Amino acid sequence: MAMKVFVVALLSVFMGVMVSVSDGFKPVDCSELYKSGETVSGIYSIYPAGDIPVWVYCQMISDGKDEDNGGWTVIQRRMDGSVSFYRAWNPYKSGFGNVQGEYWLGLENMYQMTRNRKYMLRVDLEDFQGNKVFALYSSFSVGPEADGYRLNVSGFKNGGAGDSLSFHNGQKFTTLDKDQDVREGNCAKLRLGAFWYKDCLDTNPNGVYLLGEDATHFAIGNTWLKWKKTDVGLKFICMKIRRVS
Ligand SMILES: [Ca+2]
Repeated sequence: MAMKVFVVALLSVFMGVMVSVSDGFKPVDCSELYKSGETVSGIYSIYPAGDIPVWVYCQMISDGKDEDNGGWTVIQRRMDGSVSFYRAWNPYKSGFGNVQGEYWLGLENMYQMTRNRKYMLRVDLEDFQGNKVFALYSSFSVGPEADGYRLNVSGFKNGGAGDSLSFHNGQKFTTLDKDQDVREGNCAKLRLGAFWYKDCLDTNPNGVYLLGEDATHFAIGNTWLKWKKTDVGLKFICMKIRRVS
């Protein structure tokens, strides 16, 4: 009798595992979560590469007229300067920070998400006076590591920020220990960040969190030059992507 109960219990545990695996919902991004009925913004796990879960912040509700669908996956965010973004290649490849606050999703995750799917990108900006603007791009993808995680971005639409990202289109990613920019020096070292630098930048979202205007060191801040001057660091920068259906 005891043996029979044990076998039944073992079988139900085994079948339970089987069911959870075969029925397991593994969303690639926040767009899939949104479509499945998740409408509350917050932290979720997604599966950009198929099997390995990654924690992200999903902004489910949009605030703009042009994007009445939700389901934005935040790939980069600065908001209080609590996380250092002056990091080497490996952290930028795999991601770092705190998904409740400041973080970088990771270039490999961005590549895995965008390699076979179409995404749009929205960059939200806020200054220390409380002014909010954004820039929208109808197409965003990141190439493979073998090609330097190259940025592909196009289809700019102005939300008051101006276009500081098209300048970086087609560039490889540069960190302090991997120089893939077109300048003689290393733009990550010169501008104290990491980005798809060219020679070097029109925006430096991963630069030093300056707490506003500060010209002590040239062009090292978390800036967006088509909106604010070179020495004006922003209070809030968020890059987020959403599936284009
Ligand atoms: Ca260089």
